Amino acid sequence: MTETLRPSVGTAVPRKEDPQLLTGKGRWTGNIAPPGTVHIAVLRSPFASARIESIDVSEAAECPGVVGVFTGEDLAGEWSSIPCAWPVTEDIRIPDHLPVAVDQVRFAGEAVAVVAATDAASAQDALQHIDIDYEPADPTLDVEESLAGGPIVHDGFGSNESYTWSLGTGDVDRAFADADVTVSERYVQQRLQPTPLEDRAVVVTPEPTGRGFTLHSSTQIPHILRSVLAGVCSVPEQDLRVVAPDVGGGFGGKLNVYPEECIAIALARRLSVPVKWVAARSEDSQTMTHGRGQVQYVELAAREDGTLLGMRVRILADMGAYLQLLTPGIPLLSAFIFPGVYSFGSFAIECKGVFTNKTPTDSYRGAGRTEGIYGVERAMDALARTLGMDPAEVRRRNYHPPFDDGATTPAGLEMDSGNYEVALDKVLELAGYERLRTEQRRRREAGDRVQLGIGLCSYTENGGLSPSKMTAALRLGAPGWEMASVRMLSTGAVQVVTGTSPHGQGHETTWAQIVADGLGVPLDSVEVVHGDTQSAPYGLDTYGSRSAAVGGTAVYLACEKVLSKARTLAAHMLEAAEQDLEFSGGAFSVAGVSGSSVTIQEVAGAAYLAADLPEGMEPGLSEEQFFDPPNFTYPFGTHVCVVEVDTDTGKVTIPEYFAVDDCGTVINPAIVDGQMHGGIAQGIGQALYEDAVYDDDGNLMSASLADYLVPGAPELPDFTLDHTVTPSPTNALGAKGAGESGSIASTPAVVNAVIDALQPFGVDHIDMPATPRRVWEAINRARST
Ligand code: MCN
Repeated sequence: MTETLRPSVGTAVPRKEDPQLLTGKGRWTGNIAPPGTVHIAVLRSPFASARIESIDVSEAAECPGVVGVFTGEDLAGEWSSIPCAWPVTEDIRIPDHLPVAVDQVRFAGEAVAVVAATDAASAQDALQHIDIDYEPADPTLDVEESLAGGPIVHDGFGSNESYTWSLGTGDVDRAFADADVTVSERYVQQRLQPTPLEDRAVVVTPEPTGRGFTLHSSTQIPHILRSVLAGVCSVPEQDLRVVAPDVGGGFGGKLNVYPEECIAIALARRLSVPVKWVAARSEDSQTMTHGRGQVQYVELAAREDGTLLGMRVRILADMGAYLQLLTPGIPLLSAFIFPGVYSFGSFAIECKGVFTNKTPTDSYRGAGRTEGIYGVERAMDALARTLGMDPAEVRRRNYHPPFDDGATTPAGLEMDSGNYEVALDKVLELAGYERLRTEQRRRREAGDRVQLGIGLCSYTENGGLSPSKMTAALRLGAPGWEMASVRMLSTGAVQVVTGTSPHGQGHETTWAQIVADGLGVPLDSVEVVHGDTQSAPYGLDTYGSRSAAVGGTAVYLACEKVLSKARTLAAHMLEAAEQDLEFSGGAFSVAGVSGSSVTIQEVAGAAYLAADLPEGMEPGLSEEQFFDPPNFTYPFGTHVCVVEVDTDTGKVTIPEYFAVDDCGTVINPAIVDGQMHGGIAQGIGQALYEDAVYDDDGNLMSASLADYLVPGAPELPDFTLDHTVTPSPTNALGAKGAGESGSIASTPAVVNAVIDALQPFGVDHIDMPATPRRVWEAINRARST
């Protein structure tokens, strides 16, 4: 064992999970193939809206290797509707969502039949021999047209509105009446396709005893998946073990319950053999829930000096054809965060969830909060332009003053801690803001072909979805606690079982750091077990930047319990009073008495030997902890993006990018920086490159990576990152979320920078992604008016 640095928390220790992943020893669902596995392929609707008149599977059933062909009707008795866990209003319309369509399809890609075969290629080949007679209808593809009377997606509902939800504080009409200036903007959040490296995959194996199943899935949420699938497929929850082995990214796309998981359970039950499905990239693009998908109408009212008086917002949210796990709740996350980091008197927002004949939308990194912060931060720049103020100054003027134990936002949220101006000043200094503005002036005066743009975004976000009382009040059908158990083994090694389910975030490292400090043990002696409902019967998995603040705190508190018991036993072993013991470097000693010490590993040995325990003490050294935090955490910061825009071609490049973020106490700076890098790259992707494009018939035209551009290293600059540290009072670690900040802050910073670069042409708006063509057209439109 290697002794590592102490304290471990706060140091950039290398990721414990990397050697296994980098040497090809990862355990991926797609590599799991129990003997006798049957492979399935799914036939998908080529129409966005159509009636299924008839299905003939007879030819497919005769194809080589085919074990069975199943339609929605064949399987109807195997399941109930896939539920939506966030019915945001009492009168929300939630359509039935069967894993395989029966008589109507509502988006291109919806499952209509399944082939099971002895190998994946045979299953795929047989799909071509299924004969379906469709009666196609005109689809509804655009939220504004959908509400204005587009073809109805779900006949029984009579309109395409799923729900209307609103929130208001203060007298917003008065604020607009009293305002010196107002801005009124319309922003479109295009749909995005989550693109984890590993496509979705599922393997369901019937237990040899004949009772129950083990389901391996490339999922972010093994625990939630188990509960929901148990209900949908009528399997007693205790008879369903869900394992998420190594998972190659999710970004919110794997925070869901998918038809293929239900199909695999149904067929494993029918055929009594292991059943496996692995998505093709294009299938995932079509069927993994899309992110974003909003049209936002944003109005600000302000005084002449830039002081905000009020904000009015309307969101039309594209739900797609069905409500998945959290679909209707995502716009609410936007609504609550829409006022951003600013303090002002009145706020009114209305969200409408709207059905379209497209892939359902749901969580995508920064879910809801990226959209909200984008809206407010674009509008703040519009206000700065209207007033002729510097964008940094208009932000500074309106920041909520510093607070370290609670402050209420215009949306009525109680935030934990924040100090926005410090982060702004630090990033402006880091970026050399004056230097950048000077260079910008020089290029403008010289009429250079390549203009410079500087874009800012100040953000906060509610990370760490919790506490349970609050999620219940929001009608979200999932609590917000997390659990951990910390077992010190008789050997002195430590096993941590966590309810979080990392899929790239590095919990094996960061939880081990918390334990190394908490118990004074070497980092290498800590093993972190996750992603298996058999090891951790309860857990709430990983999403919403909750794991450090909630799951990490559960680990920390479990260590405290272990240490407390160890202290009692150590006192007994040293024949000393507990209050006379000191604990340092992994050993207990009696204060002021030299040579009297016992290591925690020796204490663990004695705890299991149990030959001489204090009166009433149970053997062993293992503790479990549930932690339900009192609030969300509110990370914050300011990003500065520098762009160069070639005004002849419209091409945008990002030569420099600066960020100062505050996620409270940092457990591992290298991991946090990595999270920032990935998040910023994703935000740049939305701002400049990524777009889920549909044709007029509702076919997804961007289903392959040849058509959907995810930025890679060549498109990205070196990021210059720094931090401020404002601990969260909501948890013992003082940690706030770090996993989504990059994607929340970067999108508006980039778009604001592009518009800033185009000021010499009078361009005030550009839709995302700001492709060369869009930028070029905006310049030419402005030139010709
Ligand atoms: N961390 C830290 N100090 C803090 C906060 C966090 O060292 N103050 C560390 C944590 O211990 C953890 C990592 O940073 O190792 C991220 O922690 P946290 O912010 O709690 O976020 P989660 O672990 O809950 O991850 C969820 C978040 C989300 S919502 C998306 S989407 C996302 C993301 O993380 N998807 C990812 N990061 C991703 N990274 C990868 N590689 N792949 C994805 O799919």
